[in-house]
Amino acid sequence: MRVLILGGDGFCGWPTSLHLSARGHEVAIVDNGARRRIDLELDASSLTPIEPLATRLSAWREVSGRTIEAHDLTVGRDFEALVDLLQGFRPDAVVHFAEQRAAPYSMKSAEHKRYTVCGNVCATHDILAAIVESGLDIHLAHLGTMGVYGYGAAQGAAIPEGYLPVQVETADGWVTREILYPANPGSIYHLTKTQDALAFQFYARNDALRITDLHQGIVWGAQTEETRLDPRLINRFDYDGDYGTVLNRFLMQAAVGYPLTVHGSGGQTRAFINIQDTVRCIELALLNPPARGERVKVMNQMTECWRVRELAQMVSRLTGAVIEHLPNPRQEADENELVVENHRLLALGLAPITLEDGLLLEIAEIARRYAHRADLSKIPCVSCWNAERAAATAPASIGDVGVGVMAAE
Ligand code: USQ
Repeated sequence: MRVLILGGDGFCGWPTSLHLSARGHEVAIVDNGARRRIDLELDASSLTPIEPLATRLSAWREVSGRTIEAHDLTVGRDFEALVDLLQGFRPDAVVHFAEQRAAPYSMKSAEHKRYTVCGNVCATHDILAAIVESGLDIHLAHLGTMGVYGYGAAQGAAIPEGYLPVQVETADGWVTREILYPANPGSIYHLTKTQDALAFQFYARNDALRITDLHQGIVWGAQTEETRLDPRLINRFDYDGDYGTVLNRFLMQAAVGYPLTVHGSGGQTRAFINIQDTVRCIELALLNPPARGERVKVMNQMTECWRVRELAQMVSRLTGAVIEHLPNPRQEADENELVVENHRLLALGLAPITLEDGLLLEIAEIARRYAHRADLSKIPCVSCWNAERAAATAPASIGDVGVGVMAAE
């Protein structure tokens, strides 16, 4: 299969590109280096030393004998170039990771909200319009998020894969319909993914585009079978308050002796998936596309649910780290139940890697190996969702140590 990966230099895009290339697919990457520019803006870099994209690609050629070409263009801006690329490369599938993906970054300021909305919404619309313009029958697989649903299951009901059966009263009595699950975004970033979902509905119906939306949970881990093959292929490992995700942050914090930063009670339940399973899921999705004229195929790309405090306790047991409960900078429920259906990817052959599988130790080891590269001043989450949250997280008085700490376990 010929596969074009938009955002192929990022945390999920890079290991996916290598995995598909290793599996014999013809892969090309589109990336404009946006994620690396945000590292510079935030003055925060990956804990692991990642190589420039050109070095990564020549290392991959050396290690695997396979070539991945790269194109530097901005999806959402360079429309003609994107159409030309589609017509020249003639992909069977496009995988779309080319969006700003951090909720805290999207909430930092009005400027960051606008950057996230303009970049993400235009990128998604441009790839859809470009596929139509190309005249090719290309399957689009998009990295969505579990956050489009919100995190509350209605009275214990599981979150379905995209569509919710509802009863509607008509003149002839009650009929059952399936509607797109009501969107309930919790950040500007998540809002853009709910808008993507509407664009997909439109193009699937209007132009019979074949589209898969993969609603992914929080990714943990860093390395995959392919990124482990050579130090120059190493994946990024974000730990800063904007881009670091919760479990990887806890493992890194334990490695550098920083108390684990649990927001509020830590009763937030979220869906999780290991990065190795992410890359496998993408290939499964590409090998099983919807038919032309079929509605958007939605699959929940997650393998298990955990509460934030359970993860902190797990990491603390493993490493002896201290747990601290901090005022929550996010506007989110303190406690929630979450049950998620994920039988579609399981039915396609996904064999989930779970937290008990010992991989936690491998990640703790990576975090320890590169602990000397950490800048501890980048660990606190300083992006607040609104003025009330900002006031609640501010230190009580000048000179307070450990900004806004509520309690330690
Ligand atoms: N949290 C803490 N302490 C921390 C960091 C986070 O308690 O130091 C809490 C947050 O308040 C939140 C939960 O952990 O309740 C998850 O936060 P996160 O930063 O790990 O994940 P999130 O912001 O939800 O976003 C990540 C990815 C995003 C993806 C999403 C999937 O950055 O791209 O779409 O996970 S999901 O969460 O299922 O919507």
